Amino acid sequence: MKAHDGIYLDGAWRPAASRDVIEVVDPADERVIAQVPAGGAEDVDAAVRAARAALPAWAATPPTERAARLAALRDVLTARKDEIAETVTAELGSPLAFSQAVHAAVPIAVAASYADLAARHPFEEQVGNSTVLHEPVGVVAAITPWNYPLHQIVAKVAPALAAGCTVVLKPAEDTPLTAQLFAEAVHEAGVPAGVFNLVTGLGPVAGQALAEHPGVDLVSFTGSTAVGRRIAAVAGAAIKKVALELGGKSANVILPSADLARAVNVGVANVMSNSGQTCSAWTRMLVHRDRYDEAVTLAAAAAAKYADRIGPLVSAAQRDRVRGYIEKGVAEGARLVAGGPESPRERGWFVAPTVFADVTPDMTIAQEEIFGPVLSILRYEDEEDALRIANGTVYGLAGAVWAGEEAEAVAFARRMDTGQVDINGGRFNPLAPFGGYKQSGVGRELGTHGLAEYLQTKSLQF
Ligand code: TXE
Repeated sequence: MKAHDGIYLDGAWRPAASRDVIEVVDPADERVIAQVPAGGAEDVDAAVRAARAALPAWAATPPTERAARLAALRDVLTARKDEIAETVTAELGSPLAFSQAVHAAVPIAVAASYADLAARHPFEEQVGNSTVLHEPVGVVAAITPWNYPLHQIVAKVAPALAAGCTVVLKPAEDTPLTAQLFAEAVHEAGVPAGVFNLVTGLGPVAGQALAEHPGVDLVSFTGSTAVGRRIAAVAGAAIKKVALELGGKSANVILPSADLARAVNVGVANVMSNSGQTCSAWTRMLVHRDRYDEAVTLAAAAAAKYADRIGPLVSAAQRDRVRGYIEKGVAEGARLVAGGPESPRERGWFVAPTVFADVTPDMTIAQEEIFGPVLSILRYEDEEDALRIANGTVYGLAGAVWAGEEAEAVAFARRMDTGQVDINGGRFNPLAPFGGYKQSGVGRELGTHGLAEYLQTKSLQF
């Protein structure tokens, strides 16, 4: 697979100061497909300096011109969508059709939404006798994970550029090729030198150096809660702004009046999508005791259909981690009704679509983020019990409610401690704010709320 052997710095691909490299592996067959630089502190420093130098001119560029660059970026990504899908499939392992429909299409929609928002956003407003200016926060460190390689990048970089910020991106070590393709697209879109910079590298080396760099004004991070906590501590000590999008353990609440078959089938599809590597996945299905057995039978049958359809997990480490959770579920007394810890294939980091019944709220698999194709089905007695279970984790990222009437589902959703809820299925909206309550994070991505993260306000009194 084609790869750059440098970092994208100040408008050009340049050799990294660090001699270290990262080997990129295809998770479906465990073959090394490329290598990219593993940047170090010196590379991060050069990238932050380039971003700082480019900041005054980009911040002063009229928003309509910034919008024009984002529109050009949307067009380049659209023209290269097949290449995006192939690259994501090569380094993440997701089936090509899914890469096309989700990994390529969703970030293009997000880039398009910011091209539009940047042109229309009120960067100045009048409040009584004051003019309020919404100004860029400054230099942004974007640290992204591998699960939606391009979406996670675009969801940070597009609003940052729209706001007038400059960016240093440190993408996940497992999926750097998609990040390189994105840097090429930014270049082709005519974004001025230094406004966007890419340093591929390891989290504890390049990621840490970037989060700690005094030239960074805001760290926007998506990834594990453990790393998010470290980044928040470092940023807190330096009074640096942070946006954190962390884990989830979202509840799919099926109320007794719901269309059970539909709710279960869509619920299983949601968990198996991207092999379960989705922070907002509805990994806990909550079913009333009277309909519990029927739901379990339906879910087991639905999961079996995904056996040949889902891709591998991103790495051996993630595969082992997910397997460990499945073994723990069995050890703690949950009942396996589909899948299990055994590898379904000889090569590649595959895990079988797995469903647990008789899961109780205190079990590890009902509390911790597994990040694999594993569904836990829990039984509730009444609505209050369902609400207690739904809200009974440290997370609060997403969720779903199903009921015969939308109003009934909405009434329940209002009581959930979570940042996003799908009502009777829901549809993706690139303008809807996305982010966590509780330990799922700080801040919001997408739409005007996502843009606001990259702005700070100044008021002029007259
Ligand atoms: O995440 P990490 P990992 C969860 C999910 C998964 C677990 C582990 O539960 O099983 O995290 O995944 C960079 N300073 N999510 O280990 O390590 C790293 O290089 C600065 C949820 O892959 O958090 C990468 O770019 N940066 C999730 C990014 O952080 C550091 C998506 C995420 O990697 C760093 C992914 C450090 N000290 C995992 N250490 C979601 N919310 O969508 C690592 N990084």
